[in-house]
Amino acid sequence: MGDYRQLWTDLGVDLEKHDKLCAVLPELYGDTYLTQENRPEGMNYFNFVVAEVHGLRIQELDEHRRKGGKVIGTFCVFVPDEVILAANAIGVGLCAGSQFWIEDGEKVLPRNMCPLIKAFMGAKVGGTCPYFQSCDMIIGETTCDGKKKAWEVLEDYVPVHVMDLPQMKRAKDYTAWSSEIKDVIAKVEELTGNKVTVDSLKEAIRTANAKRRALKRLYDLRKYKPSPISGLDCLLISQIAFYDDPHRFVEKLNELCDELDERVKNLKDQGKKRLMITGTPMALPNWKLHSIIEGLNAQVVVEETCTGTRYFENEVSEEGETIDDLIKNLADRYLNINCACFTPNTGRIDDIIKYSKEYDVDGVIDFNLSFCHTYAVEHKAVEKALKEKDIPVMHIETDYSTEDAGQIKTRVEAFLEMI
Ligand code: BJ8
Repeated sequence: MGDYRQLWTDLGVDLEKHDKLCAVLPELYGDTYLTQENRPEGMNYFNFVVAEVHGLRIQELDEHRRKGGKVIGTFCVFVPDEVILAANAIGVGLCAGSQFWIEDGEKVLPRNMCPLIKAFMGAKVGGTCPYFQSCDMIIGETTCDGKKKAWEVLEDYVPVHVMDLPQMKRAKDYTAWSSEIKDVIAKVEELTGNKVTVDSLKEAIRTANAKRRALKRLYDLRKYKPSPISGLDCLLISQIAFYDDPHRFVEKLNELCDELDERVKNLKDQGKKRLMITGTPMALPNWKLHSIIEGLNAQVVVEETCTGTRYFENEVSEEGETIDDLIKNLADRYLNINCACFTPNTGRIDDIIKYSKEYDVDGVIDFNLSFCHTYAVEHKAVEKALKEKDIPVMHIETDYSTEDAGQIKTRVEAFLEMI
């Protein structure tokens, strides 16, 4: 990585602490990713993105801001990227997946809460995430109680706009969500000084749909037996999708898929078990579960998570003549995401069953970040539905620490023997 210390200093990054973070990542990445055998050539771009994770992309954000552009941080796949793009702002998904940030997070939040929330808060409080430091505004949402209350703390550090997400899917909830999208458009227009027009919003919808389509293409390739790419690599690609330049990302991902199209012609089944992961998201650099699974005789072939199918399934319709038409299209697509914060949330169970057939999985791991109650409660329903279809399932509740890695490995091993 080049020398970005001046840039980090200008952003108010705590350099000393940040150095410690930068020292951990290359080793973790090397051990987890670069030791994989027979990786596609096209992964070189994604290796480069990780090598430059706090460098080149931060510089791009900085250049954008120097020209008067704005950067907006988000934490949830319900926040419509299209609105940010249409106002010529850059959106970055900030969900933090490292144990490194937990200690600082616990300075302002209770210890017994979801690691994802503690980590993003710690990244801001400690001033160790240059992405966070580059944000002119954060768009939060009322998905879970932890996040909802965390915005109140975060507001002391950075401007936050909160979208009130309905948690049922009745006609009036779609109306309410449309009105939230209208409000966020007004907020983003105010921040950027740019009007969101029918044309700019349509263009943004096209950009976001192209990203969804490229991710879908990658996931479709994983349906081959064996999958021509590891679950670890796919998880990384999904994580990078949240903050990379969308046009470049689509181009590079499609190049990788072209290569995989060739690969699938010469595949030899090595008898690895095919697993689905469902549950809570895995933010960068949370590779813990995938790395344990793929270190055994198994392959993760699909993730029904927000760093998986929930991020890209269903496109936004580009049809419509007015802003209101397009807002309705956005509301229709986004409110259809099946997050456990909804009640009822039977759509998620339907998705899990559908994907387990489509990807021909041997078993499902329901992955739960500790203290995420909505997903933990929903586990019983997931388990029941899968058992009825004779699909083996196990529940793993964990955080970002590595202390339980050995125990999880033993449990996954036993699960693989059983299926
Ligand atoms: S759409 S899963 S990204 S809310 S922060 S709910 S893990 S306790 S992230 Fe999420 Fe949007 Fe839903 Fe997806 Fe649980 Fe933690 Fe809350 Fe979390």
